[in-house]
Amino acid sequence: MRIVFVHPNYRSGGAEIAGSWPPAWVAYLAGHLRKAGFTDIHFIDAMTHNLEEDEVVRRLVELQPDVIGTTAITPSIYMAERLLELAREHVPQALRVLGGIHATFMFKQVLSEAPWVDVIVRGEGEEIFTTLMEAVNRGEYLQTRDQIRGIAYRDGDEIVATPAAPTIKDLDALDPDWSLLEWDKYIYIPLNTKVAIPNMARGCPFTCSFCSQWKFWRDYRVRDPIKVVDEIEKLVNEQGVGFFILADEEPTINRKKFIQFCEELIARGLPDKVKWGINTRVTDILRDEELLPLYRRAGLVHVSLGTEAAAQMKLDQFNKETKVEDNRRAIELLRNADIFIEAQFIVGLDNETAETLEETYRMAWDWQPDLANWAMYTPWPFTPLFQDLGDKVEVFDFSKYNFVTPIMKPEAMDRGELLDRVMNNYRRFYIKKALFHYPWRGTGFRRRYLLGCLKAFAKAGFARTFYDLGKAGYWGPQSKGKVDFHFDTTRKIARAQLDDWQSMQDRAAQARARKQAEQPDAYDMLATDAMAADNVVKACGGGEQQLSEAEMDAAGRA
Ligand code: B12
Ligand code: SF4
Repeated sequence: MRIVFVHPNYRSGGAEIAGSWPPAWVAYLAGHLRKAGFTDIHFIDAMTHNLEEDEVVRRLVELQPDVIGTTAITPSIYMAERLLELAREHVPQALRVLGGIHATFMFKQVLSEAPWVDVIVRGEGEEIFTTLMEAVNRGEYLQTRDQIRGIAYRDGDEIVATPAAPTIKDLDALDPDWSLLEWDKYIYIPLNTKVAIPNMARGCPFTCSFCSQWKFWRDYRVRDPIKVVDEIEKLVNEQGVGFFILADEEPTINRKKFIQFCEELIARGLPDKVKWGINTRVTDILRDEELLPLYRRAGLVHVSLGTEAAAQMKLDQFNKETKVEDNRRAIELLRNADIFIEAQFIVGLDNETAETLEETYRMAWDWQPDLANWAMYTPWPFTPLFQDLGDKVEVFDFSKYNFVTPIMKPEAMDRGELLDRVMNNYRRFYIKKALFHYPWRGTGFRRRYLLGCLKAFAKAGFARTFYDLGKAGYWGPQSKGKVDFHFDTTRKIARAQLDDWQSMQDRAAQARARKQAEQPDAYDMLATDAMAADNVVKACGGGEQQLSEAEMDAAGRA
């Protein structure tokens, strides 16, 4: 049975400007399928190869698949739908499968607007997709689909979702197959080397109201670090990978496993051959002050920090000097450890003003990270903040939900001005960095890396792909009144399907509520608890919570 995966050709000039990136979902699904005996697997990376529709169709017709699988994050959903529509026209015999975060929660809308999608896989794909393929292979898919957990499909006029599948309990059974990819194409521009995206931990124990990830993965689990290092060693030796980022949302929170991971990389001499980067939280960096030199010795050269909570989310802790101080301190610690720092700011909520944008710039310059990003707040429809914003969200053209397009219109300014002010922050920050810092900071690796980042920015700036500026018609401050984001205003919102989707945090909250309800003064306690929950900033940069090692181990086993 022939299975063809296709990565849709969606681009939006944000993070992707640093190079061309290998889609991890393909490697993780293919590895699991191979273990189950499926060997005829192919991959078309329409994004990396920038393939037009005609070329994708030509390749599909040539391959004559039995099954086509594609993926979608929220902004690439229409591309994915279109791809499967083309598949219906040109290779109608193939079963059309869609996976990824957007369709997981928005399957009703997707199956309504794109009825040619045969089946949606909800959540982690490895186990569900393999079960699905086994049913297809036996010729029993249609008769038995209602027994396969974690899928959604149309049955006549009805949209059916089977019960959510459990999360994968034994992450160590994952054995990704990266060999399907054309490795020459995946280059990280700053180091001009091949790049990979292995995945050590899934999920996140926090519950930031603007983030979709903790809900999607549901439980926080970590793979055996030794197995992850096996995977990396293979990528280095067989594919020539010289840089990787961990796909994890929160790789450091389980400190014990992260230390093991670093020690194993060092023991195998890998840091001489491969450098790497992570996203993590300010509080983890402060906690790990003493360990940062170890992390650096293991090859960790780039940390992207969620500093946004203290800077801009306008939640309670925004004005607390301690939080701002935490960010500054984390950046200082990383700098001292010779680790490259990228600070992330989220801007563009409805209460954004010229002053608050200016403040993020001042913070960025004051803290002196090596890179700063100003991501536009994007209201994923399956997040708590989206529900709170209500009718303040007016744009439902998901193709623009990409961290670079202003989806919200701040009360104090129009979207063109917001974009212009964000660009002004970028301009000032990077011009000063390029003139006064990058060429003169450090020697050897650090300097080469800084100049490489500058090159990636310059390349995207020159081609006007950065922030999709070319498409929006932004050519500098003089054009801010004329920018047009080309929102498709015919797109409407449908409710996200969250009812059957219980995360570790939801279960913990329910258990807490049950326990409190048993107390004599239950009513008062519940009220206090709810108020406390409202007041806590839970973002990558904020929040006090730290799971204990016992809690994390328990979560992994649950
Ligand atoms: C690496 C990464 C990138 C890389 C590479 C992307 C690539 N080529 O795959 C780069 C830097 C290019 C990038 C860019 C962007 N990214 Co990005 N990225 C990530 C990151 C950190 C990891 C993704 C990953 O590989 N995960 C590991 C794999 C195994 O998980 P997965 O893809 O979800 O796949 C699993 C399931 O979803 C499912 N599944 C997925 N697809 C399919 C398909 C089938 C058929 C089946 C059966 C199952 C299935 O099974 C898989 C295995 O369990 C995530 C955050 C995160 N930690 O997840 C953000 C994330 C996916 N990115 C996001 C965004 C918004 C973007 C950009 C729009 C930002 C920008 N403007 O630059 C662009 C869009 C680029 C594009 N065209 O896809 C958002 C999406 C949010 C949302 N709700 O849609 C995320 C979640 C970040 C966030 N904090 O919100 N990104
Ligand atoms: S810490 Fe917050 S923003 Fe970061 S992945 Fe977890 S829930 Fe999302």
